[in-house]
Amino acid sequence: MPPFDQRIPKHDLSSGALAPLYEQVLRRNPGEDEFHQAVREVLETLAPVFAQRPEYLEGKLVERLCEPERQLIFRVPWMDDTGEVHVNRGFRVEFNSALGPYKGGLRFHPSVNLGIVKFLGFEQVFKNALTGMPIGGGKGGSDFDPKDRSDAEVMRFCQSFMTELYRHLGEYTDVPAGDIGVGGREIGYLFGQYRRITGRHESGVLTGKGLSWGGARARTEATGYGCVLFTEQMLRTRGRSLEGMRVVVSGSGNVAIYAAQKAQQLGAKVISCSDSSGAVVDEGGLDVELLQQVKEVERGRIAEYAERRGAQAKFLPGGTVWQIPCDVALPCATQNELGEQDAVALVNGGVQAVAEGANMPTTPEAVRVLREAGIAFGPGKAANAGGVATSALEMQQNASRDSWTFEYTEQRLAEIMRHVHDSSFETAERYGHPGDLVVGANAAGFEVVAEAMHAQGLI
Ligand code: NDP
Ligand code: 2IT
Repeated sequence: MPPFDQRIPKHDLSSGALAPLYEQVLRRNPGEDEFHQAVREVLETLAPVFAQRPEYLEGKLVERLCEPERQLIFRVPWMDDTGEVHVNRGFRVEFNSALGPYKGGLRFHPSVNLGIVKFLGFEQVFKNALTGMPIGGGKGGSDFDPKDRSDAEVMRFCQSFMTELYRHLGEYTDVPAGDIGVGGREIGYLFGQYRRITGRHESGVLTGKGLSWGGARARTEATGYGCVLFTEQMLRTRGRSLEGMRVVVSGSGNVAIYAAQKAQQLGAKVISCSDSSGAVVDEGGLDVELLQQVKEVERGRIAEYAERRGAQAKFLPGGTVWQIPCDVALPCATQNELGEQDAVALVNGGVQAVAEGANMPTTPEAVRVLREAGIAFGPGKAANAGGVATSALEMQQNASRDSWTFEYTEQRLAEIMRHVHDSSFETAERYGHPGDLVVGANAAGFEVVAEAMHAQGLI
């Protein structure tokens, strides 16, 4: 087994070369806490890169990376089923297109604001670079809450949202997909409106489409599957595997469901899921088919899943999954859902690996606890890259008017996840932090984008 060094390479952002830069990020983007958090994490962990390659600090390259190329904010008016008018706010942050068209999901959730979209867009730039695919980074969404809305209301909202956004999109320009609150139904309505306004069946303009109109097999499964394949890679470097392990999953949406399914396929026992109203502990092993029925078909809540499971499962109102003793934890719900005390509970419960299916679900304090305890930690930029990577495979199929089998697409996903893991692992080693996938993923992603930006001049 190689030696592991997960001590955090501290680049003190209160002094040194990056201090004025980070100060400027704080000043220019007031109140955007999640964006500050995401930038800070990257800058701090890039310390070993700047120490070995000071040329990366030239030409204000890092400043340019922290400033989105374009930020769009727009009004989204729509009418509900009773005739009442609502006004939501729409966002698209086109962060960096050095590697390809802006690529990243749309999130519909009441908590969405500019800072959230910017943190997600910033993370997306490095994640997409890490996949090795030709995609830039962007993110968008709205503070619209799709919960308890009828299909007709969701359709009218999506049509209004796209009526503004369409002018900024295109298969060579900006290619959105899903994220929280945006799945197959929403992508369908968005694509329909794009097609109607432009008069073009431009399938490469959105990913996550239905299979009969340009969608890719395995895209629905890809983020959760990829996260588990990544976890298996992490465990492999430590001489272990998922076979027989107890796995705790948070969330019960797209990423959580398919992470649970793939973990079970690899011989693990998945014992939990959660949503914003509480957690389910299912010691018998999660019934993924039932969860899919409740969540994907009926659009219900996990309390209903627990009820249908009977004595097998327990619903903990307001609870989280981190107190459950486990070998592997997969946070797959939302940002900052796993805090310091949760990390302490996981360590005390014997956790061996944590991989982020969600974007930035682990707070910086919790990451520190896990890394200092020597727990294998897979940051979201690497662990959840399978979704966007398979979106890039969807774009590839659209460009060649082709349609691949599930098996072939999943095989490509597995190869990409191995590449994401191995390049993060090797880059960490190269910068003197063996086994530290936070340093490795940030540095590997950064190098790819930085090289492209440098080559393309001051833009
Ligand atoms: P879904 O909308 O399908 O599911 C989201 C899940 O997270 C639900 O269980 C939801 O519970 C829970 N959740 C959302 N917001 C909150 C909150 N504020 N507090 C507590 N629980 C919350 O989204 P996805 O599964 O697609 O996304 C989950 C995470 O994975 C996000 O961080 C997303 O950015 C990330 N991700 C998604 C990818 C994809 O391809 N879809 C790719 C890479 C990352 P409730 O229903 O109660 O709100
Ligand atoms: O966070 C993410 O990587 C996603 N929501 C998927 C983005 C995409 O374009 O498939």
